[in-house]
Amino acid sequence: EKTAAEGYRCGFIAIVGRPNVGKSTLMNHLIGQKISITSKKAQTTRNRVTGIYTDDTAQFVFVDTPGFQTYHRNALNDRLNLNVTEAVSGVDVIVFVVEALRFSDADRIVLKQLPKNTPVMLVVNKIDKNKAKDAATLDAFIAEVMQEFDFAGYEVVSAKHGLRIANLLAKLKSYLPESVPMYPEDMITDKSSRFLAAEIVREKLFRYLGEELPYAMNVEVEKFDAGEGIYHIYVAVLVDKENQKPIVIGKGGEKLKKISTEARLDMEKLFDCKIFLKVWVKVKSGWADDVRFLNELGL
Ligand code: GDP
Ligand code: K
Ligand code: MG
Repeated sequence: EKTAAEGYRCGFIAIVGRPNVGKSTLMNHLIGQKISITSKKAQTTRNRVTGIYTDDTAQFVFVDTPGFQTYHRNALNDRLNLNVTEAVSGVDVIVFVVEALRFSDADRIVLKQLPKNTPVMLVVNKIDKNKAKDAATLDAFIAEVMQEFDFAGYEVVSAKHGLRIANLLAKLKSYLPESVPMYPEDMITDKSSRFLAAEIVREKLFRYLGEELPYAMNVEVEKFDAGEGIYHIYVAVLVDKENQKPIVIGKGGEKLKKISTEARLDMEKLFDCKIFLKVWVKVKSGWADDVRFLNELGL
């Protein structure tokens, strides 16, 4: 049993930044497991995902936030923006992620939303990029960004390659209050298996549909049977219009097959058992504008 008296620390960390800076990739590396979906497309992450990393000296509870978006005003986007504000309230430290050598108004929009009374650590990600390998260039970039906000400090990392992640954890630890761990040591997320299954399917959709991805699309787990040695999982992909169905299904069903095969393999790794997975496409008209429906989806 760990006690606060032994100097153990435990606290909450929000990871924020414009879409595609690598927030989800970073969180997955921080906790050493894939629980937050990543993709090349902006706005992959819709739900607040909590990842937990525990070691002998501290427990880090991470909150991954949806990216920011300034176009397409509808109920969904209003909800996304609301979640960012919610995610940073009450945390002990905020990680503001930027992409090395890239800082623009999209980053400033996020920075402007951050509370002034919580320490914000600047994390410069993607230092593996060729142009970021020149130390002087990278230093100049960091100095420039440091002028934009009263940051508590900074760290440079490559989330994708797992570079300097331990250094970042060490710095974050100093902001966590002394406390006993709040979650069991072997717990990596407070999200349900059902939620994680939906996240995996969502990731494959983003990955394989690329630019064709219908804007208004969501994933719903209709049935999740966790049996002895095998899980039976039934997932519906919800699209806006009938004519979007063939985009997801592909010629001869080939796209949907690829999506469900890859999702099944990821689920087998995550849940450590055999998976029977069925994925199909359903039309749900106008859902992106339907606040009640968003509530049902937990958004
Ligand atoms: P998010 O929208 O901020 O959550 O970003 P994601 O984690 O989904 O990452 C967006 C894209 O950037 C993906 O294609 C990642 O593979 C890529 N990416 C993330 N971290 C790094 C990194 O350290 N180096 C490079 N080169 N790419 C990265
Ligand atoms: K993304
Ligand atoms: Mg993300």
